[in-house]
Amino acid sequence: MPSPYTAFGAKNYYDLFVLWFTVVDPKVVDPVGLRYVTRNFGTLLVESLPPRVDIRSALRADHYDAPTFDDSPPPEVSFRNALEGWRDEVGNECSHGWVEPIPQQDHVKPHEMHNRVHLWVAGISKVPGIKDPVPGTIANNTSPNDPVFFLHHANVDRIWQSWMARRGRVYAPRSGFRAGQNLNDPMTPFASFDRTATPASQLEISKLDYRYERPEPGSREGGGRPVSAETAARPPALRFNCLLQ
Ligand SMILES: [Cu+2]
Repeated sequence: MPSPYTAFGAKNYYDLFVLWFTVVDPKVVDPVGLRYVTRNFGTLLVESLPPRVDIRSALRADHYDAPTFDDSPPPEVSFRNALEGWRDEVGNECSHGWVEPIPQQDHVKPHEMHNRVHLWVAGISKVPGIKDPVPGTIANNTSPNDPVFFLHHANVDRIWQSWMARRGRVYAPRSGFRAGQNLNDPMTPFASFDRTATPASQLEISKLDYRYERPEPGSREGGGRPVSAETAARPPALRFNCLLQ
């Protein structure tokens, strides 16, 4: 009888291991500093999880990313922006370590896809002993303390793999962008202990010894006219923001 673990790509139970860690932010970032997980589904900015149509729309993006390689390129062009969730927003500002969108006037969905899951799971809760309501654990830099974080990010990775199955194992920028972001750059924070962890090393998951049983089905149906990377180019003002992580 096959081991139940084989369904997840592990060859036997010795391949499974336990990670035990807690992310603690400095007080300036997380003045509340709760020592337990909080969630209050659908009570912070968004009322529901992303619909499947958002996944299909993201999979139609022709490029992994485009200049200026920040949150400017529209999601019709930048798969990365579609997946992360910066759709139709005109900017953002950092407030106490988490993103406060500046939406367009007629705009009702400043956060989509990856960002929307963080916000929906987190919600905002009243906590005993604390005056103001507190955003849930997964809404800020302590997000890995909520186990949902790993399920969520595995799904983000699954959607990325589904996009690459359609468009090829490509990544941008290849070079010339800021350190840690280019194809062959060691990635922060892993670079401190593994210089081989680059974006290039993550493109082919068969080499990483795992797979997804259910990638997103279908092909490039209903893609419409592709938008060129050039049309996405905006004034090269880089905006550094506090992306949800
Ligand atoms: Cu995340």
